[in-house]
Amino acid sequence: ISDCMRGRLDANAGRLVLGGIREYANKLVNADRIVIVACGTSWHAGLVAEYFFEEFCRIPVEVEYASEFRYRNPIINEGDVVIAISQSGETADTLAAIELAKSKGAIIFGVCNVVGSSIARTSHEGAYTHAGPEIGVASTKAFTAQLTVLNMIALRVAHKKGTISERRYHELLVELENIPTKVEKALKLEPIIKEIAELFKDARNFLYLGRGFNFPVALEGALKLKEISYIHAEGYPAAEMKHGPIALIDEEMPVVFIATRDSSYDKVVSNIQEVKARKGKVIAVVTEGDVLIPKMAEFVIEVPKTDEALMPMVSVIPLQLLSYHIAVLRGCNVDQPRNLAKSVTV
Ligand code: F1P
Repeated sequence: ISDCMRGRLDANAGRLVLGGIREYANKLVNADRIVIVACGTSWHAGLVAEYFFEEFCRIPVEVEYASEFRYRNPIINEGDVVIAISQSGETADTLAAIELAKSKGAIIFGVCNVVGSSIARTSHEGAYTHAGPEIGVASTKAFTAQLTVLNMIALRVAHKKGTISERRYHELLVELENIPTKVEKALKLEPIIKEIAELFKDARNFLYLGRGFNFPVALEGALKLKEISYIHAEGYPAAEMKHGPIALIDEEMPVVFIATRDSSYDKVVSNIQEVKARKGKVIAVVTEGDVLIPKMAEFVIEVPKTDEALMPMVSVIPLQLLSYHIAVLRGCNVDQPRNLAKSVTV
């Protein structure tokens, strides 16, 4: 975490300079709007960051697929800050989105994992995630690291802006320090997840549902399953279910709920009831000690308790493990999935 705080990209020299977020925070503090551009898993990290910046900093945020943004004629105003997120730092769509935003006068803040990568070099400022090399094609630990960095930036900006109370700020900083232990604990859930994977390895479809901070986690869970297990999966905000996806639910449909204890808990409980009424098979990721949802769901995965804003870093772990085990059981190459490249450079 402290490494992340110290890292800064120097656009001119293309090297890591100390100082980083601390200085750049001023630009974000005065930003009228933040535009986040990214692809795939990094885009999902951007969606979580939208919650961070809006909740803590009260800055309006737009999260754009770089692959669409680059072909539009987007409006970039003075006072907008563009944050580009990329694990590899080489994704062609994200690079093109950066060039377009730059041509319209935007300041680019890069959040990359690979030191010295093209996005790191072309960004005006930035922070490295220091997640270490991602061996497989599908991003996993990079997602957690991106959330950590983006959370720290949002907290710092909020603190400077005065949009967060001292108490909440320190509470979150302390809890951030506890996240590595909680992630380790979540990784120990492997045996139960393996059992669930055995039962669902032949499913043809999966639905992933979550609300609030856990909504982007639902999207990420579905993406991981598609990427490495080749099973069709869709992620939705749970509240959106009644606007269409509910029609898909029957006894054949596994529905993964990211249903940890947070401000939308009661509403998620109602969504689970709706799925149960249609005989869907519920796999619920819940907070340790929850008693209500375990009585409703067929399968329960208990993750350690944390602040709702930080929960995505923990709740995504069982979903990554589920995709991993389903993929292995189906004989898929988890590190080198078909048709996918580590950096999509065209
Ligand atoms: C974006 C991304 C990854 C995905 C796969 C293809 O990469 O969509 O999220 O898992 O590797 O590329 P990046 O810009 O974050 O490197």
